[in-house]
Order: sequence, then structure tokens, then C-alpha cells
Amino acid sequence: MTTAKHSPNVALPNYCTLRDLAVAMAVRAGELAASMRDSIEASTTTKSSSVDLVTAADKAAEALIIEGLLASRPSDGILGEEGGERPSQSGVRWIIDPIDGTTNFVYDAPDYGVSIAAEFKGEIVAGVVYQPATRTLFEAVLDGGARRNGVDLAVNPANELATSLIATGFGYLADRRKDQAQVLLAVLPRVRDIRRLGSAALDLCFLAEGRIDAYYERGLNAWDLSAGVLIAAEAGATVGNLRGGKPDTGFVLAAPPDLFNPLRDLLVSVDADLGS
Ligand code: LIP
Repeated sequence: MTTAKHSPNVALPNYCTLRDLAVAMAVRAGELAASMRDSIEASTTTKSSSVDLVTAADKAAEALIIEGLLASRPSDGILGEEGGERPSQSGVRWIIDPIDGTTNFVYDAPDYGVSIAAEFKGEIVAGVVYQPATRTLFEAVLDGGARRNGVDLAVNPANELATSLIATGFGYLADRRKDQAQVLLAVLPRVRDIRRLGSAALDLCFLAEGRIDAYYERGLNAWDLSAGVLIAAEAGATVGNLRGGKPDTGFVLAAPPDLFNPLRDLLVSVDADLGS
């Protein structure tokens, strides 16, 4: 993940203030997207492949978020899924996915969310995911815990791998999906069951609240995972890639501490982070 360039002696921002600003913008953008849902058919087009959808609501929500963030903090940087990008002068950069789970949004399924993360000096310090369909707000601050609608979150105590409910996802390119299907063939017989929810941001939030036991996915973008990874980590999950490093666009694995290694070993044994 690329980090923001800025002058070394920038002031330390208040992480809770950043979180509160992200909450305000995530709720406004989420309500805007939900209000546009029934009229997006004509504006739905594709990006990296015929199954990678984007709508006018994705673009309108991102524009609204960027406008609101920069109105409060004009020196901040931006990295948005729909093209918003600017360097940071303040050391803070906002990483934005206006609608994570766009395919669900287009099919009017509830598992889509607005994801906003604040990064300071290369570290995610505040994260917010808002699910408009259920008006559910997930948020976390670095070293400040994670909450769902204001209630503290904690991941499930670790289960045995064989009785763990695992969520995962698949990319938009056919060759990548073929590789991910091979990994699934090895994982499915070894766990309780698999869930494919369609939003990495919500997968990580559902892990934080114990609706699933672990989550893994290969090939996500920074905007899909940044806020969700902080929320899961602040709820007690171990998060990383498969090679002892931080979660990244190569691979993200998140699980309660005692389940992380058994699941990582299984995924490494089938080269889950390698291939096309
Ligand atoms: C989606 C991710 C999901 C992944 C999809 C897609 P989008 O993000 O949240 O986990 O499986 O392929 O990348 O495209 O809806 O922002």
C-alpha cells in the first residue's frame, strides 16, 4: 500500500475527530446512494471486466464524501475507488470506497457499505463502514476499540478450523476466479462452511461482531479493506497477509489469534496468494 508524502513535522491529528468526520460523511453518502438505488439501472456500466460494475451512485457518493472531507480538512490527501486522488500536505490521507459491494447494490441486496479510512503517516488510524440498508454503523480508532452503533465489538473466541465459519470473495477476472475456486476446493472440506457476502468491508465488520469466524481474500484494493481491517483488529482479530506481513492488496487474512495460524497454514499449503 503506497503511503502519503508530506512534510515531516506535521501535527498529530486527533483520531477521534477524524473518525467523527468520516462517520458524518459515510452516513450522508450512504443515504444518498440508497436514495438513488431504484434509478441506477440506466447509469450502470462496467470497469475492469464485464462483471465489475459501477453506477452513478458510486460516483455521486464519492464526490459528496471528498467535498465534505476537504471542506473540513483542505490539506488532506485522497485515494478513492472512483478516481478521486490527491496528495496530502497534512500527513492525513482518506481512503474511500463509496459503495463496497456494488454488485449487491445493483441487485438490491443489503450487503453493501460505505467505507472510509483515515491514514496518518502510512498507518490507518480511524475507520468507518456504514451499511445503509440496515442503518448500521461500524467504526474504530487506533488503540481505541471498535463499535457497532456505539456498542463495543469483540471477535468470537477461536473455534477449531473444522468448526469455523469462513467468509471469502472472488476477483473480477476469470483467471483469478479459477485460481480462487481451486483454493476453495481445498478449504471447503476443512471448515464448518463458507460465506460469500460480496463486500470485503462488511466481511471484516461481521468478523468483528462474531457473525463469521474468519475472512480471507486475495487481490483487494486499499479502499476495499483499509477501514474494515482496523475495525476487525480493534475487535481483537489478528490480521495479516500469508507471509508474516501486514494485510495488503496481495492478500488479507483476519481471524481470532488462535485460528489465524491454522487457517494461514492451510491457505499457504495451496498457494492461495499465488497465481494469475
Ligand atoms: C468488492 C469487494 C469484494 C470482492 C469483490 C469486489 P467492490 O469490492 O468488496 O470482497 O470479492 O470482487 O472487489 O468492487 O464492490 O468495491
